[in-house]
Amino acid sequence: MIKFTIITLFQEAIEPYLKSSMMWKATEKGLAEFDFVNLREFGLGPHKSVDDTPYGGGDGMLLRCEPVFAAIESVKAKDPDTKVILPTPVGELWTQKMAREFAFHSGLRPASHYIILCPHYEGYDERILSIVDYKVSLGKYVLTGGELPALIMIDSIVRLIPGVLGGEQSAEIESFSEGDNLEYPQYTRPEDFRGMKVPEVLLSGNHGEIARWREKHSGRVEIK
Ligand code: 6GU
Repeated sequence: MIKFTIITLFQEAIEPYLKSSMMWKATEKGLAEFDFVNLREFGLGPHKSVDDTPYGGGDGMLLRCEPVFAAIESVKAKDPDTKVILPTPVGELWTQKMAREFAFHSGLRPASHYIILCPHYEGYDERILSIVDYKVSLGKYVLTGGELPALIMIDSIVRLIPGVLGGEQSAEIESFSEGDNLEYPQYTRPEDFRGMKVPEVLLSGNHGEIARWREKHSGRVEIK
């Protein structure tokens, strides 16, 4: 069982994905659990403020320390053994290897619990890093917040947990699963769609020739 507690101001932006398809199935099977903490509840003053202007001047608002620490501490009070992930464009680039490590780690223990702190606005007070275990970037572009990165990390971890993808060999032999991947063109019915025909060899029933055809037409996609 792997658990994610997502600290965000925008639960409604994240939740539908986790209630759909494979993430939902993982929940139903008891293999994954998703929980939310509304950062606003830990906001300061009558307006439940969570951000403020930067010392030294400059544009934009920064996430303040107090609400963030209070939110994380509220989760850790119930489960001290959690790690905090911060999605940030200046983090370590997220890779399949990291997804595997998070998924594998969860298999070694009765429960793994990760807090994902979704920043918003133009940034965060640097002192927030003192309570963070992993800084992760999803790529070389800038997003408005940590919600999409949180979903991408969760999806790429949860699909690797045994039992999530169901009966077939699934995650491990599928394309984009491990190291040097083989991805060959695939077809299903109909045999002829608007003049575009399925290669003859795939209809032949000759497994040796099919294997050779697939090898020849596979693109190698390196995912370390
Ligand atoms: Cl993790 N956050 C934001 N805001 N932008 C990003 C990112 C994360 N990864 C790539 N761009």
